[in-house]
Amino acid sequence: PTDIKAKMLEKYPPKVARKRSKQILINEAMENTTPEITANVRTIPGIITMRGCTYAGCKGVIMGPTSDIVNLVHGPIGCSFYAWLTRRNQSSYTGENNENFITYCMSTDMQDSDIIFGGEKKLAAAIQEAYDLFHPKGIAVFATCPVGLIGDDIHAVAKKMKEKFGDCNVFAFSCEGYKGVSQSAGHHIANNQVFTHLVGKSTTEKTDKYKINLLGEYNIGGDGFEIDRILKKCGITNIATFSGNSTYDQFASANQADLSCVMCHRSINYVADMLETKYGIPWIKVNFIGAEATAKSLRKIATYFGDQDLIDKVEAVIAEEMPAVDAAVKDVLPRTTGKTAMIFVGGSRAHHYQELFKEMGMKTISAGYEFAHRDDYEGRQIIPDLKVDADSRNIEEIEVEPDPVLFKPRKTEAEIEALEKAGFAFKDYEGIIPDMEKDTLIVDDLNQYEAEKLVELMKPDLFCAGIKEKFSIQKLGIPMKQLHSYDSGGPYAGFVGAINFYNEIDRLVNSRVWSYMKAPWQENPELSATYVWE
Ligand code: CFM
Ligand code: HCA
Repeated sequence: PTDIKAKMLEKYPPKVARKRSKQILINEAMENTTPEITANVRTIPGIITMRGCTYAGCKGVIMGPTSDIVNLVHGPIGCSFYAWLTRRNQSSYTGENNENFITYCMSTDMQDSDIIFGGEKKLAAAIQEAYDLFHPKGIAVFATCPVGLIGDDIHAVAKKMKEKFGDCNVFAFSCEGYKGVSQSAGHHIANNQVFTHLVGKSTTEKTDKYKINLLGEYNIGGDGFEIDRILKKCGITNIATFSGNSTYDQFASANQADLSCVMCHRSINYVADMLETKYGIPWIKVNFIGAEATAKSLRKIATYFGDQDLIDKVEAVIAEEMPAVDAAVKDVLPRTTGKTAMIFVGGSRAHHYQELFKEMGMKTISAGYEFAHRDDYEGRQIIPDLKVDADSRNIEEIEVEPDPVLFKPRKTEAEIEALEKAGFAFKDYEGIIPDMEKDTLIVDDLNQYEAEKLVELMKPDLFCAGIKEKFSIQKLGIPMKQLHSYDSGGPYAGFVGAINFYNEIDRLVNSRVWSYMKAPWQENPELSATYVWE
């Protein structure tokens, strides 16, 4: 791996090589410590990064999957068109009046004259139009780059329209694309506003026995549907998913759950912390990617509630679901064991999907995040040491205090202590590094050039990333699986998802199509014809 790292950096100018070198790490087993990596820093200009922008993280990732909130983009139409149905977040919501706005693309369509004279009037008119057409419970406004540059006050416009309507919650996000170094800043901006404007606003009381929130699950390819199926079977009520298949009322009731379960730590750990501080809801890390991981997460939830009925029910569900999983693994193992994979996606999935590969006897030889922070690599214990740079200081941190009416401790201190003594971990996330084998290569903010170089040097059996990498990797003769959109597949979460994944990966890594990459005349030149001048 030392050699591979050197070769990846070889072509860079010295200054670039020095910077990139801190974001490329050869994993080594260290006693009681985890090696340090540089993350969440600016991409070096000129590099073709895999990253997206802050607006993508806010409008696309966090708010995109909600169904009955109108998402109105304030900006030139290109930003909207690019964000229109590009994420495979599914929704089953049909609404009282058939409202499900996911398939719409709503924009103020800013023109040159709006940039010069200001776009606030146009924004107010667009909010009015959305209200008149749909009468939604909420309208969310998103700023794209030019809005921040010209200084339109989207928050003032939203507030004015909210007061005018009286029965529609209007709120705005200053999520200009340039606001942060990646999508990650957009998650933070989105979460702050969801927490401020939506959570805790419901007056309907939830009386179910085992109530949780599922944080950081976006229902891509129907993952959330499969998780909900399993939870329901166990008798666990999912009050709110942030934000896969979510609705206005779910966000509004989230304060009533008794436990927050965090799937994607990167995008949402802020909300988990705020729910705990303001309402007294403890949080745990879960992972429903991988059959074993799913079983472990269910057991963890049951242990938290501590009720024998629930513990037994969860065991019964696992016992019922596992035989099909075991049969599927047994079938693929002879063909998948020993194969190698690389995973480079935005955040959590580069870690979570290693579970599924392990179950198939496959090794992840290299992985990394586009935009995760050091805690997602090294674990949450390093959070106090994180350096706050100018870019992160740019993103608002909201101060949260216990709610005078709604705060309620879910467990006594003695109960929490007893759980912890028995090995139960709250707020635990150890990151990707300790989970990866020695001598694997971990790369932050991988770019187009390095991706091709890595493939050339390490020759994996499978490369997992996004649409921008799809075809360049396939052209190198390596099967490529999109782990953002799942190509057109999924779900891959839960038990049914694991089976889908085993079969899909088996098909990909054992396909013979890659041996036909060379045209017949490239392999046998005698087949090629020569043009003869007559
Ligand atoms: Fe979390 Fe996600 Fe991911 Fe993410 Fe994303 Fe996504 Fe992703 Mo694409 S919230 S960090 S910002 S798990 S959209 S559903 S697939 S990069 S690894
Ligand atoms: C985003 C969304 C994305 C992009 C996926 C891809 C997604 O970051 O803006 O590059 O293929 O999952 O849809 O991450």
